[in-house]
Amino acid sequence: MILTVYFKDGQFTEREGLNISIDDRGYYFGDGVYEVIKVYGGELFTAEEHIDRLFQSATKIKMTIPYSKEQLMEMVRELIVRNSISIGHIYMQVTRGAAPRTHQFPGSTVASVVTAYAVSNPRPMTSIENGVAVKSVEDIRWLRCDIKSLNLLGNVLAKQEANEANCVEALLHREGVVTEGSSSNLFGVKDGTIYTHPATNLILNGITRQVVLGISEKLAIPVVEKSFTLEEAYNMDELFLTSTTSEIMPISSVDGRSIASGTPGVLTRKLQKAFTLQIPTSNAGV
Ligand code: DCS
Repeated sequence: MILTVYFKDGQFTEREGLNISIDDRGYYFGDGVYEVIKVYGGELFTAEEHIDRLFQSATKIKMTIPYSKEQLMEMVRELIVRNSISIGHIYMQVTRGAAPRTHQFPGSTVASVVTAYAVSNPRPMTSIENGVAVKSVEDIRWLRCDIKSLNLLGNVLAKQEANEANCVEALLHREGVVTEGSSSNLFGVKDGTIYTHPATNLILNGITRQVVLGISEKLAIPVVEKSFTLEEAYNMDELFLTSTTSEIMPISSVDGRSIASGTPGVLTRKLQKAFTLQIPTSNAGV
């Protein structure tokens, strides 16, 4: 049996050896930030971008991370090796440390707590190939969705509502204007042009989103970073989601309404192919 090795505060330990304080502000307030990084064939994909965003999220909540980017990268690599991960992902989070519960920040003597683990999981090939059903849900989240914060109650409730309707993802909308998924970004295709919500405070600027924008540019596919309504989403030629773990995931239906023929569209397929070529190849198909 392979034991899962975790990282906490500079140490690699097994789960039982983890010492997490009840006073951790992540536990009390969701006062922290996180990242999910994909591993293909034992190699990290867009890890620098994810670590950069972790630091950006921390800065936005006025929190310091007691490691350099290089140290975190080293730690992540070590987790992959120690857990023998071929295909899977890394989860890492930083909280504002452990201190008696008061809303205001603890003093500067309280250090942030960094934890991370690695997990094996395959690419969701069936959904990537066939598409998924989604459900629209009102976006009740706060107004700083650009921060990858541990506070995910709005996302959790939306995902649960979608799952209860036998849908894989929730399409969040504010007064009918679609923002993103509960843990993914959303793209639409109409008459050969790709549309996606601009990277404002209302969405997380996904790393996979940015990879897709880069691929589209290379393939000379026109992209407009402009929001669209739920009504427009129903009538798109193609719709797809992007995220670290779901990659480029076609949407077959929204609220039970089929998107075009209900099968992945031509541009979605083209982007998926180009995306697969970019990921570390040794185990990309696993
Ligand atoms: N929007 C939200 C709200 C997310 O939580 C995520 C990622 C994305 C967009 C897509 O961003 P990336 O392309 O950078 O992954 N959610 C992570 C999560 O919670 N699990 O997997 C990815």
